[in-house]
Amino acid sequence: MNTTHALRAVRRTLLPALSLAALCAAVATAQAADIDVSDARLSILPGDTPGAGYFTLHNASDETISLVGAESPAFEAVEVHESMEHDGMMHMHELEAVEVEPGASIEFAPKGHHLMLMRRTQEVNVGDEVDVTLRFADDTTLPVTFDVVSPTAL
Ligand SMILES: [Cu+2]
Repeated sequence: MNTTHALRAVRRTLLPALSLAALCAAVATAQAADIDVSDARLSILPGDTPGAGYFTLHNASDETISLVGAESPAFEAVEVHESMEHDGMMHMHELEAVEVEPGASIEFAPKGHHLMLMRRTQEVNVGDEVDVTLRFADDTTLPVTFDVVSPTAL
C-alpha cells in the first residue's frame, strides 16, 4: 500500500458520506449531463468481501473527462482499480484517474478496470440496487444505480 492510498483512506473516513454527497450535489455542473453510464452491475460474494463494480462510461461532451473516484453509502470506501495479468497471475492496483476522450467510451469489465467497493455499511444482496456516485476531476459528480449481481451472472 503506498502513501497516497493511505492518505485517501484517511480522508474518506473523516468525511461523513452524507455531507460529502450534499457537497457534490451543490457543485455539480452541466458536464455530468454529457456523461452516460450504462449496464452498471455490482458483483458481490456472500460475506464482507469487496464488491466489484462494472459499467460502460460514454463521454458525449466535447472535452476529455477524468474519473477520479467514487463513493457509495453502502460501502466505507470505493476505489478505481485496474486488473492486469503479470507472469500468469492477475494483479490489481488503484488508479488515480481514468481519462475518457470526447466521444469515446470505456468499459469497466472483469479482468480490466473496475470499481472496488470495500467494507459494507449495510447488508447488500443479489437483486438489490446500490447507489454509487462517480466523481470527476473537475468536481462534477454523477449518481449511478448499480444492480447487485452474482459473479456467475457476469
Ligand atoms: Cu480491485
